[in-house]
Amino acid sequence: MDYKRILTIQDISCVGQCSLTVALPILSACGHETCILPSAVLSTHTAGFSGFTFRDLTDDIPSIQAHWQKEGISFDGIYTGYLGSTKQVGYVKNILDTMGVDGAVKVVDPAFADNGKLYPIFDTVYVEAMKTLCPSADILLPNITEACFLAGVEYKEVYDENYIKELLDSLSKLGCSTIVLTGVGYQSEKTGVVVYESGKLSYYEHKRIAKGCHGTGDVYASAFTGALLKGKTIFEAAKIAADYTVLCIENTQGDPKHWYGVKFETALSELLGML
Ligand code: PXL
Repeated sequence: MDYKRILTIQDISCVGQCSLTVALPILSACGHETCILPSAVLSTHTAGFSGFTFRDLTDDIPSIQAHWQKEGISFDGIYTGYLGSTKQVGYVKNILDTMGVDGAVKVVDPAFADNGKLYPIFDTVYVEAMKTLCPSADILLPNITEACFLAGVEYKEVYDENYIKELLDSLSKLGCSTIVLTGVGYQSEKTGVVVYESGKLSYYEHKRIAKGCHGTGDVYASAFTGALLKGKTIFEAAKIAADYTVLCIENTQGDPKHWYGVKFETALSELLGML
């Protein structure tokens, strides 16, 4: 695969190693031209910092898109993450539907919840809006919490393979039949990722590092998208992203002051070695 142009739409958390400050360097390191559309600008992410600032950029999006259209700009891949408002979801759907080249790859990370709970700025109205993005996605990349909110399935901490299969069958009914479900562990010291392709499940299990880290969903989604656009299969990209995310967590584990994100930068050379 040659040089690809990717658009990624998510927030700028100025401090906190998530969203665009993770996606831009990872996708660039993978060798892709990376264009950005910031959904909002925050002083920090919202998980563990208090008093963060939040500037919603929803109203800038239509004129940015109109300018790109006037310039004849389109994208080989579009990858969306944390968005700024419910209204913005409609604008982002339009971008997914109209700004890709023929055959563009569209990856949607719902990025609105974890550990059974919605992130602070989101509510059930936002979840309803996010459901409308699913038919515009080629690949949906939720964690279990997001999958449950979207599919209307009860969230469980402990579950079996039947629960995961039923969750994915329900979720696919929203209009996206390829799903990469992260954070699926059937035994306490393991976690993994389930790849669902038109009803068929494959599982990549890897070690779970006890301490939960912030920003790992964005590291995962960025590495996944980067690998996929390099020509890897969905399962290969899911596995590479998982192995890279584990390395990033291992890099960070011994440093309790670094609680807000993972040191993904020093593992980039390993990611490139896997591509
Ligand atoms: O990593 C997901 C994410 C992205 N952006 C912001 C967040 C979070 C998770 O909490 O707060 C602003």
